[in-house]
Amino acid sequence: MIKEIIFLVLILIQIINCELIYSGQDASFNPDWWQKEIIYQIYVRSFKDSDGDGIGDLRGITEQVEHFSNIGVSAIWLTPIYQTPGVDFGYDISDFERIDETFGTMSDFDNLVVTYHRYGIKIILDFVPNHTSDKHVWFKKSVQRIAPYTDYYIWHDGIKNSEGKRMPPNNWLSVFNSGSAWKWNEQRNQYYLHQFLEEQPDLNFRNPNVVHEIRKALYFWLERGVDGFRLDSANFLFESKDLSNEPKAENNTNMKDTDYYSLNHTYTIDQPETYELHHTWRELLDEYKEKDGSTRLLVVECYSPFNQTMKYYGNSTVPGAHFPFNFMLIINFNRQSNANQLQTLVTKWIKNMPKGMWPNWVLGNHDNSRIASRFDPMLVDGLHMFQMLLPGTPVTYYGDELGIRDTFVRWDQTIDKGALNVGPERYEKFTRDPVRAPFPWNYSIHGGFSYGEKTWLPVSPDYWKDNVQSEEKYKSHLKTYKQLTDLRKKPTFTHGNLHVYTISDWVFGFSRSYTDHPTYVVLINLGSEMEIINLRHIRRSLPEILMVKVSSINSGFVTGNLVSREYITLRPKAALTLTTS
Ligand SMILES: *[C@@H]1O[C@H](CO)[C@@H](O)[C@H](O)[C@H]1NC(C)=O
Ligand SMILES: *[C@@H]1O[C@H](CO)[C@@H](O)[C@H](O)[C@H]1NC(C)=O
Ligand SMILES: *[C@@H]1O[C@H](CO)[C@@H](O)[C@H](O)[C@H]1NC(C)=O
Ligand SMILES: *[C@@H]1O[C@H](CO)[C@@H](O)[C@H](O)[C@H]1NC(C)=O
Ligand SMILES: *[C@@H]1O[C@H](CO)[C@@H](O)[C@H](O)[C@H]1NC(C)=O
Ligand SMILES: CC(=O)N[C@H]1CO[C@H](CO)[C@@H](O)[C@@H]1O
Ligand SMILES: [Ca+2]
Ligand SMILES: [Ca+2]
Repeated sequence: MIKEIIFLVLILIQIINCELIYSGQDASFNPDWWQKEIIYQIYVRSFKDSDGDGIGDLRGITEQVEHFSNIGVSAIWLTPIYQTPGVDFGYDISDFERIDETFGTMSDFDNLVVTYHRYGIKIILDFVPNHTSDKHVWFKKSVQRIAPYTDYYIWHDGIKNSEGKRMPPNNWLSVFNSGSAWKWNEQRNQYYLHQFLEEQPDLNFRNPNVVHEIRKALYFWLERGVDGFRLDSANFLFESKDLSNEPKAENNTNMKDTDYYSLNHTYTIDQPETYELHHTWRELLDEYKEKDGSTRLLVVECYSPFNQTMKYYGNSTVPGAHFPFNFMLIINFNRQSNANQLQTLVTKWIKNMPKGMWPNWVLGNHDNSRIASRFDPMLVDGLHMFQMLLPGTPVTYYGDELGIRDTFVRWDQTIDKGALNVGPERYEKFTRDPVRAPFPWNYSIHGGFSYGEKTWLPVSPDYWKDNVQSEEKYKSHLKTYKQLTDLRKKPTFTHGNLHVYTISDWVFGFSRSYTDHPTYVVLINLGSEMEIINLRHIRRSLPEILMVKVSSINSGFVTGNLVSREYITLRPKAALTLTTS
């Protein structure tokens, strides 16, 4: 009797943990290109070097177009390629309408666009509206108070402290932990605001000329054929007018006073005007769409509190971005996270999106540790199953399709300014160099990335085994990735509903089903023990026998294997996609 009660309770727990969180689309739903495609981020300096200077470039990217048709990717996002002194590797732009010569020429760019479009691949540019380089002619003229540039940036006289010493107008901090976000300029005799590096002065979007210049630059690139923009640091565009001090953050223990996260950024991000500005950019892109019917995409990068992030979607009458990046897998998920936490995270995004909006799943980018290092190299396939088979647009960081790890970069090799700012004791925590290593194409010197003598950052020491050429030859992360990009085109994934399950403490599962199309069940073991799974109580409509459609490299299964729904073994960090057909 007691046994039976326990059994019933167990069943109940399992039923409670199963949730329909997305009811899918009806047959009339015709997904737009950005809902079907995978967005692949190319860190331009590290993808392919065509001229031997050790730095990736546009011609290199053009040469490698077949990599994308090969892996099933049809939208690429290029990190900034505009003219730049390179202090923040392109995120400090000195001319929004020129290509930096490190990357090539405008004709190289045009050629890239033509080539990629011929292959049916869309091109999204990273655009950095919040700030320019201090080498931008606007800034130089602003320093000299030359009209109309005088107020293109945010200038202030500063204040005097009790001893009469000059101080910045408030306590705002730079994101890159260099201390105050205000820098004194001798020539102009005023402070300017820089939320990032001091070489990246913030533009003043309260000045209509600035708004106009940025629109003009966006239009310039639309005319050169780009399919959309990814806006960098979109939440930083406006700061509060009255320059109030920011309060201390709640979680500021173990932080230095100069650490950016020691303050709560209520006055420097997500200001109401920021959302309005995004809406005007969306309108620009929507107008442009009318030329040929093809949507020009707007996605925004913002590491903001959840509710503020959601607001970047706008709503159906006043749309904002097509989507703000979903960074929950970066911010709210780590090696300690269990299945229930993963379920909560999926549910939270999908349920809180404004009506009619579209989800997205970001696993990594050039500011964060790679998935193979942040989690475990063996979990890479499971994370790709998660990202590719849920409703929404997946975003891939270059190299993650190979499951490569961060490359250790010593202090003496460090070039990321944000890391240099904190010194040798703490740089490992802040450096972004390890996630920006050259892409390993093959077994040759520098992994086939460059024929030059040196590369701008060290190539991963694993390149001799983890490279495109080798992963084509055996059951690999690359092959799993390819299977998934292909599988997600099926109607079950474009139209189907979504159930999520916490199957055990460490096994997260979800299923997708759509009318009489095959149902798919994805199982991911986040834990470090083998798990035996019984799906009978979780989803009664499943047939007795299921077929393995995609299996992680460590799973012990291959495509086509049959399993009983009542006894599925899942090794540590292993993942399976099963189907009913
Ligand atoms: C910042 O302040 C808001 C309330 O104004 C609070 O809800 C939030 O948790 C704070 N965040 C941090 C990081 O302290
Ligand atoms: C403190 O909270 C902020 C906002 O929630 C977060 O972005 C930051 O990473 C947190 N810092 C630490 C050290 O936990
Ligand atoms: C976020 O929004 C939800 C629903 O709109 C609300 O219930 C919740 O209190 C908000 N959270 C914060 C931290 O503002
Ligand atoms: C959409 O957003 C705008 C601007 O924030 C707001 O004024 C309007 O009420 C919203 N409409 C709906 C239907 O939520
Ligand atoms: C590796 O790639 C480089 C650049 O594409 C090429 O020159 C080299 O021949 C390749 N090596 C092998 C072994 O295929
Ligand atoms: C992920 C990302 O694009 N991060 C960028 C945010 O903006 C700063 C300043 O422009 C860059 O340094 C980051 O790389
Ligand atoms: Ca080069
Ligand atoms: Ca700003």
